[in-house]
Order: sequence, then C-alpha cells, then structure tokens
Amino acid sequence: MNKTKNILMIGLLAIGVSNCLPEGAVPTPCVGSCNSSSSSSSSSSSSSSSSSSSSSSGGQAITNIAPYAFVTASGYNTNGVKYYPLHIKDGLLGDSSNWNHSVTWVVRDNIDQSWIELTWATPVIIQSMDLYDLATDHQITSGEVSYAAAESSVFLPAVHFNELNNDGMTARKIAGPGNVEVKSARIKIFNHRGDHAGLNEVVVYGYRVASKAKQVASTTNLAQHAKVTAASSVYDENSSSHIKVLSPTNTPVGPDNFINLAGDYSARYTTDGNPDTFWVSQNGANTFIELELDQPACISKVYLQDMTWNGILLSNDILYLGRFRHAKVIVNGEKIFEKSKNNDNDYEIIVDTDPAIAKDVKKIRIELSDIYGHSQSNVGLKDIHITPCPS
Ligand SMILES: [Ca+2]
Ligand SMILES: [Ca+2]
Repeated sequence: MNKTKNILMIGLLAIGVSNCLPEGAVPTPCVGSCNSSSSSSSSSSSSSSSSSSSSSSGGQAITNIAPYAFVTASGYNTNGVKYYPLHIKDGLLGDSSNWNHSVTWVVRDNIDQSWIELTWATPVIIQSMDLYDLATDHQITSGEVSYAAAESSVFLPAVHFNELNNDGMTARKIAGPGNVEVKSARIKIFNHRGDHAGLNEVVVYGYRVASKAKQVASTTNLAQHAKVTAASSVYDENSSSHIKVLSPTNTPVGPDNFINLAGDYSARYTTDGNPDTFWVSQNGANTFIELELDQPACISKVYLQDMTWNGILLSNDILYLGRFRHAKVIVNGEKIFEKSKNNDNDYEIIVDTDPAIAKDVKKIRIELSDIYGHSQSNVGLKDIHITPCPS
C-alpha cells in the first residue's frame, strides 16, 4: 500500500472535503523490523499501554495531564488536510486503515529535525510519558524527550528512545524526570522510516503542583490549558469507526462517545490559539461548549472570537454561518456572567467576570444565543481566550 500516494490523494480530495475520512486504504501490515528493539535505549520498556490513572504522589493523583498542556510544534502537514499539533492530546487514536488527519499530528518537511512540545500553565511533576506513533507504515525510529525545569528553564538531560511501536495503538513508555518540577516537555524526532512522521497521541502521567497552580502568568490563555469536555453537536461530525478513544485506563476502545471531539469543525479547535481553526455547531440558540481546568484558577475575562460573515468552505459548497449577539459564561455550574455585542458587525465578545467570585474556577460553560446572520442553526467560535486574574 502506497501511503505516500494516499496522503497526496487525501490532500487533493480535502480541499474542502471534510465530512468523511479518506477511503481506499486498507490496513497495512507491519513491514521491516517493526518490533525491533535491538539497540539499547535509556527509556524504559517499550510496548505496553500504561494503566495508571489513579495512583498518587505527594498527595496528588497521577493522571493524564497532556490535555491541559498547550501544544506547539516545528510544523505540521498542510497538504490540504491539516494534521494539527493539538491532535496529540485529544484522546483519539486513528487506526492503520487511513491517515486520520483529524486526530494525528504529521510532519512532512525536515522530519528529522521536527519536534512537538507540551507546555503547562504552571509547574508539573511528570512520572512518565506514553508515545503512540502514527498508525501507518511511516514510523519514528529514534528520538528524545527533553524536559525544561520550571525554575530555571534549563533542559534536563534528555531521554533517548528508539523506534516507536508501529501499530499506532501500542504505547512506548518514556521515563519522566520524577520529582523535579518542569514546565514543558519537548519530543524530538531524530530518525524515521517512510516519507512522513508524526504521532497519534501522547499521554503524560503526572500532576500540576497544586500549591503553585495559581501562579499563572498574566499572558497565559487558560483556554489553551483547558480540556473540552462537552459541546453542542458539531456540524459535519466525523463518525468514522476507524477512530478509537483512549479510555480512562488509556486503552484504545470503541468509537463511542467522541462526538464533538473528532471532525474538522470540532470543539477542540476553540482552544488552540489558531484563528484558522474553528468549531461549528448546528444547535443555533442552544449552542454551548464546556471547558474544564485540572486545577482551580481565578479568571477575569473570557474572550470569544466569532465566525466571520463569509462562511466556510465545505466540500464544494460554502456553508454560510450564523453569528451570536449574546454570550453567557457560567463558572462552576452556578455563577453567571454575560454580555451582548454592541454592534452586529463586532466579531468578538469579551465577558468580564468578577474575580472575587470567579476565583476558584474549574468548569466553564459558554452559551451562545440571539443568533443572526446567514444561518439560524450553524454558529460557532474560532477561538477562546480566558485571561487569568491579575496576581
Ligand atoms: Ca490523537
Ligand atoms: Ca481555533
């Protein structure tokens, strides 16, 4: 199976095609020394999905903290479809039957200098990390993970790893820095097999240090450190059975329950800081999205970037979108802050909160209403910016 040809076809097809995953590819058998681990590695053993999600350290539970990291990368494949960096923390795994452009990160150019980095809002403790390779015959064959110390920003000695498991569904475990507080983890690719490389998913076992969790820099966008936990149904939802969900024990399971997260217009894209990606709901005046933080934070403003008038390219048609005049922000399920646009031409709403009330926020629900424009049903958001309270 020629995956390179396949990805080019996907790119051509995907100029606007977004309501289906590419077809035509079949599961590719593992070729070459797929399970080789002949050379030594300083990383720990390679092939088991970790099951830890509830052990504790220092009184804080060890969980997957990847969803609460902001993800940046040296680049991503923009060949028609977009293999965005944030796909490594969406809890979704694509299988080997296609490229799964909406749940994987893929690089195409300068592969062996490529990197992807997870950064947390405040210091974290990391016990270990699971890396899931792309589920294609293209494979990362060596690399390293380096962790930046929270206090000094100096990178700790890197942890080298050899080839990732080529099935894309089996993790390779990488050692963490243990008790040293860090603020980011950078995964670098040194060698690969095939024409592309990337990751299906990254799971990071650790916790954000609770005693320092309020020391958020004023420039931090807390939305980028929040997990999208629920949203109105998504236009053009992608219901492919090729996508698996990482369960709470980080085992790939069936395609249930991933609505609103997979797909090209999913709710994830409101938290990536990228105005070119967006969430489109088809619920009109009942549109909502819910975000969750791993540690309580004080929030002072919620900035909502509306869609533009012009609509978005969908398959061969333009989908003309509605817009919203009114936004309601509900924190921790009880306190409500709201705001209306002054002018229908405004492309944003900034909802101010009361820091005396919104001081220990973990859950943020945003409701959009008073719809106008080209559609009474399809509204959405390009991006969300949540500003922490001044320290
Ligand atoms: Ca993923
Ligand atoms: Ca976005």
